[in-house]
Amino acid sequence: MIDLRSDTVTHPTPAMRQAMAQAEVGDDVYGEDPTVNRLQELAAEQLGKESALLVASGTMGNLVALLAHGQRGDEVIVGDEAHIFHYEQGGASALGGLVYHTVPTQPHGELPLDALEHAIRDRANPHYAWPGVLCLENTHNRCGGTVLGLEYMRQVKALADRHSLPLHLDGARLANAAVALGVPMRAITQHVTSVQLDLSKGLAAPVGGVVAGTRDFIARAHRARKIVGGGMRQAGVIAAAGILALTEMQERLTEDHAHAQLLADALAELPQILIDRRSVQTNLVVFRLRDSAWTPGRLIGVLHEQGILIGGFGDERVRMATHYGIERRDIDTTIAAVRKVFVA
Ligand code: TLP
Repeated sequence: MIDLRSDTVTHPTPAMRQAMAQAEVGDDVYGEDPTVNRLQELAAEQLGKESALLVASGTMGNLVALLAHGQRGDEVIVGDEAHIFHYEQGGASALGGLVYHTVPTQPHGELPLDALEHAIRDRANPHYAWPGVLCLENTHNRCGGTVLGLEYMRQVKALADRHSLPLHLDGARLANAAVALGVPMRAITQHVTSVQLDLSKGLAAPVGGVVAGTRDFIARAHRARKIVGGGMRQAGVIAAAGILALTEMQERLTEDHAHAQLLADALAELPQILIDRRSVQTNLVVFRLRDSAWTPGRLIGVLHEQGILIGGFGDERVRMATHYGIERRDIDTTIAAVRKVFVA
């Protein structure tokens, strides 16, 4: 099988499996797991923050960050195409009593500055919920893995600062953004208050993510992590793979990005496929089908029969994700299979 459904399907590298088997561990609820502590220090350093916290998943990372930033009744100001809004069961609302306030998302993931400004309600007016936290996503999943630029991030942070609001970044694929921009991750995260970074997507760790921010913020996120059942005891076996994800797996993302470009170039040649080439900036290739006889579901089904797994966003768009474990020959096989489907 060639599995392009997501970069979450990556398996740990041989070095990760070995590091996991040999990891030094302790009880992390007591703060005594040396491997977890090492991962957290490394993540804080790479993300340019005072402190970091290991979490079980990106979803947990975003949840504990939002719970740490806001009180019940506060608003989470978030893009209407954000993963936080679409795919996390409204966790901050369901579990924390926060309220989601969406703003429209531009095609490549930016939230217009005037829409953000407009969404921040007047605290003096008793009708309104108070603003609690602003959120961005980089890279932006539903926009096709697009990268938010540094200047845009700087402007959003300045806006958040003017209103004394924290800015949280869903950086599930932050390492992809950093590689695409040719900067270290901390060059991006200097413009946010807090960030969650997934270790288990393109970076190929089997489990986990990290949240980073100030020491005070991490202390609150640590409490939130415990109440959602995220105190993980001998989590050093997970952290050991996470350390390798951060130290050995970032540079190779360029290979995934090159593979995505090859896919996009070939797909763009087919008249049945509608693809915004400018949206293909990292490891995701998202497109629509022009031919009404072809739904994403039908294409997914036909390719599945040929051993190629791809995904979609609802019944409108198709997504292919390149990642560790996908080689050039898999890209060529996929291109040939799609061509055959449409040219036949
Ligand atoms: N994204 C998954 C699915 O949930 C859609 C995928 O296959 O892309 N933020 C962003 C931007 C994400 O893309 C994801 C996962 C998460 C958060 C949640 O991460 P996990 O799966 O670790 O909870």
